[in-house]
Amino acid sequence: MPDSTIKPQTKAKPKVERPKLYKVILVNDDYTPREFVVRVLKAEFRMSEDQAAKVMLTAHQRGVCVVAVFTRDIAETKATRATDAGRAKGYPLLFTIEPEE
Ligand code: NFA
Repeated sequence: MPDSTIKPQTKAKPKVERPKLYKVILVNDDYTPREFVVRVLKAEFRMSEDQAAKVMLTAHQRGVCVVAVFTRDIAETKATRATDAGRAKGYPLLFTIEPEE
């Protein structure tokens, strides 16, 4: 009969940590047309016309606006793709990422 009073030496630690999240931030500039910013937000972040227009306007008025929150890889990829879409048209449009508190 096995001795069921013997305890394991180490306790299994359930490891289900949440990944750190990153904000994608839209930065205002004086040159990128509003319509173009809205188009990029819709295409890259799957926003509706309404959502995209609100985010664009907030960045326009306040300087920056949080677009969305993702894991690091996805935030980086989306920020890069959206910034590149502006660059391809000669616009200084910029998306950056920032870790969530
Ligand atoms: N400020 C830009 C304009 O007046 C629009 C814009 C908004 C650009 C948000 C970048 C980010 N055409």
